Amino acid sequence: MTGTALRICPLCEATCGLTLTVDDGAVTAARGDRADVFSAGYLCPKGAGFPELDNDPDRLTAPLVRRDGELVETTWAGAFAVVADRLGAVLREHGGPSVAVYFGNPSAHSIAGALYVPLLVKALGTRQVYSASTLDQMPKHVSVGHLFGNPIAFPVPDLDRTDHLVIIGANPLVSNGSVTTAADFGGKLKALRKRGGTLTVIDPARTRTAELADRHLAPRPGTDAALLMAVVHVLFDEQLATPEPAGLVAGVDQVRALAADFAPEAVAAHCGVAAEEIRALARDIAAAPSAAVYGRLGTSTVEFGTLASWLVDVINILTGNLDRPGGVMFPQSPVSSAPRPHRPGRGFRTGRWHSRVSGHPEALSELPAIALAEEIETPGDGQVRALITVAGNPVLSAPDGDRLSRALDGVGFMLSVDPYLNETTRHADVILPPPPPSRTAHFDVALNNLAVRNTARYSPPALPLPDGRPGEVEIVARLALILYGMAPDGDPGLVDDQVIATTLGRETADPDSPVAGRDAAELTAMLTPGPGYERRLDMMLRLGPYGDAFGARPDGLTLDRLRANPHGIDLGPLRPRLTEVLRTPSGKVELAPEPFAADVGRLLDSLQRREADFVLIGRRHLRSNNSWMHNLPALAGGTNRCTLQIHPADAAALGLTGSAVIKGPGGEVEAPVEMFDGLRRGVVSLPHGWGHDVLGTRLAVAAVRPGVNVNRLNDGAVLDPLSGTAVLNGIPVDISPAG
Ligand SMILES: Nc1nc2c(c(=O)[nH]1)N[C@H]1C(S)=C(S)[C@@H](COP(=O)(O)OP(=O)(O)OC[C@H]3O[C@@H](n4cnc5c(=O)[nH]c(N)nc54)[C@H](O)[C@@H]3O)O[C@H]1N2
Ligand SMILES: Nc1nc2c(c(=O)[nH]1)N[C@H]1C(S)=C(S)[C@@H](COP(=O)(O)OP(=O)(O)OC[C@H]3O[C@@H](n4cnc5c(=O)[nH]c(N)nc54)[C@H](O)[C@@H]3O)O[C@H]1N2
Ligand code: SF4
Ligand SMILES: [Mo]
Repeated sequence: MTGTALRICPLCEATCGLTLTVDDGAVTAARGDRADVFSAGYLCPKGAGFPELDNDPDRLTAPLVRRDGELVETTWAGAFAVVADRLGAVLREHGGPSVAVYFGNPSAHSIAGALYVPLLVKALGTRQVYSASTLDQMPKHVSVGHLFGNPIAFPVPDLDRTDHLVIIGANPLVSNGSVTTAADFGGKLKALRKRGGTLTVIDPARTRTAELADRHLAPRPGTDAALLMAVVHVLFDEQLATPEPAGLVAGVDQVRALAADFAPEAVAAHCGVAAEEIRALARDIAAAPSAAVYGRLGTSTVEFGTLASWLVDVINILTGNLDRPGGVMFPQSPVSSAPRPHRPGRGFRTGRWHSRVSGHPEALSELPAIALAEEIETPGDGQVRALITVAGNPVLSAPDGDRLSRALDGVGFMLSVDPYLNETTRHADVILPPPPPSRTAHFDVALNNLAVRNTARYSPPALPLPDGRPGEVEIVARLALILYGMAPDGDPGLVDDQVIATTLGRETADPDSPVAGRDAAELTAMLTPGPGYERRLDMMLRLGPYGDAFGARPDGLTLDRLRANPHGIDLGPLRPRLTEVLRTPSGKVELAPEPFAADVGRLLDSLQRREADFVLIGRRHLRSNNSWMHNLPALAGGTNRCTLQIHPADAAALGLTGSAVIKGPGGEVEAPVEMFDGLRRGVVSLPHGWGHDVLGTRLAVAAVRPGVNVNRLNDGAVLDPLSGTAVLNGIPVDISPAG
């Protein structure tokens, strides 16, 4: 096959439309698709690296099975038979709840991750569920869960219309945006400045995003919650708070009381930001015709991650910026359920069960990623006897990877669905590699809920699968069959039939559904012919807010319509829809949830804490993607290096020149020193996802420049107690010259 094909990029949350050049059955180039309704031609170096990723010779093409200690290639039928045999034995002896599942970041970008991985958890009936969320955005889920009663109702900044954007703990010029899906985030920030708007960045480092800003505040790491609390204090103190939407917000007076102790003057020394600067920020947010506060990883993976994530939206709400153009708004995904009448919901809570060893509360039915190792190691009832990883590399991504490595060696059976033999999957007994992205369909089930403009786009596979090779949805569907006790060579479409029957049964019985009272079998027969995942997407689109309601709204969306519009369909700017997402029992926004109020005392205590001489934060690079894209020659090298960044004056005081030894609570690493005067004094930074020098992996390019695993410094002992999220930023460290 030769020509071009369109494909949404799966490599980050920006979801750019790509035009792939295909030559003789292989992808040879990628450029931005200018006609794409969402990304309009934007692409970054990772997107341009799509062909290298697709053709990487280290990508596994056949399943690997451990025989006599070695991972060797086998057939697909052979690999599934081993899984059925070994997992079957664990299930019979210890039951589904003894099997843990860890799913990683790329599963947020795939149809398999969104629509099939949840079936594994369901089939197992296990509470041993772990993911990269507790290394990332879980604090935001818990925050919006309590605020709105709905843990997936993330308000996103209305980037195209806001007058003042406050970015705290995010670097979208490098990350391309996160938990806010926007292609060309940098272009949108420049457009904001050009239309006379204001950009404030709050980050201990003068990042590329901070360089664009009108105002850059550089707080001490880990102090965002105190800083934001002081902003809230000023809003009340100076009568600037005008909570909106009026009548829909409960708990305003409680928040006023909680903020009383956090005058800017009380937090300034702790945060390292002058009180006057905090007051000016609060006044400017309140005075702007519209403003949006947007927080991300630096505000999330910290000790007070949930409080900080909550306070971001408290400020948005107190300044009347929730759910209005230019403020923060709720996107409406084409595969979300069609709006129902507003009525009180059941609310949200965490801690419905607790982890076995340390008693961590569940959040969103997940346990903290840092608890996985101890749940494998600790004998007793409920011990983890088998582990399934999908698209995850926790040995590098989570704190204390060395301990996790040892634990993985000891787990009874480990299965990984992953294209690479890497630091985590090398411990597996079976690796099932999904095909390259060019041979995989793409639909952003998760990220459409976070997009700054509503659109609908679908990419069918650009290239066919080689004979006999299953796609990732088929791999996971077959695993689900096995877990349900069926033969692994059964029809994986059974899994989809089951989901479709259940969903349409429920919808036709719901008087508020767009298909209320219709015949489920008739609707099933109307679904587009094709593989199970396409039928499910068609069903979700047709039941969704823009759907054709199975013919009742003939102009509405169907998968066939998306196929006929390969550059996507624009569904317009974000529109106010708070009452559609609210699920609190009171039917109001709960501004002062009890668990958050209870954690404020701990925050107040932290103001008195003795400061470490040096604290470590993370950083990302435009040509990296967490732990797994260091194997592509075009992205490796140059400035994409695993160095310790430090302020030159700090380096001079320590006598650092070539390399430094960095010691943290969990261990030590050595890294080359890179001077950067854009860092706050006392703050050093190391990127994550490095440390590719372990034996038994197949990552030839990455191994040449392995770097060190920053998470070895971290013992994982400290987490955000409200969400179980690991503290990855603001770790106390000692620095000394190497050698
Ligand atoms: N110190 C520190 N640690 C961090 C962070 C930090 O900022 N600092 N960031 C944290 C964050 S935000 C995150 S999200 C986590 C990420 O944590 P993880 O998700 O555990 O790690 P990734 O590096 O994203 O690994 C992705 C894995 O998916 C595989 N993969 C790639 N494409 C596919 C696919 O299509 N299908 C399947 N099945 N597998 C695929 C890759 O080979 C790799 O093994 O790391 C966290 N760790
Ligand atoms: N190129 C590239 N893009 C990526 C990724 C990647 O690895 N590479 N990873 C993807 C993933 S999984 C995610 S989750 C997103 C993350 O997206 P972002 O959150 O935008 O990315 P980070 O670079 O981690 O930005 C965090 C910022 O917080 C700052 N910071 C650290 N500690 C603190 C603190 O205590 N307070 C404040 N205010 N700031 C602090 C850091 O200096 C850093 O600039 O990026 C995604 N996109
Ligand atoms: S910005 Fe993200 S989605 Fe866009 S091309 Fe780059 S990696 Fe792909
Ligand atoms: Mo992430």
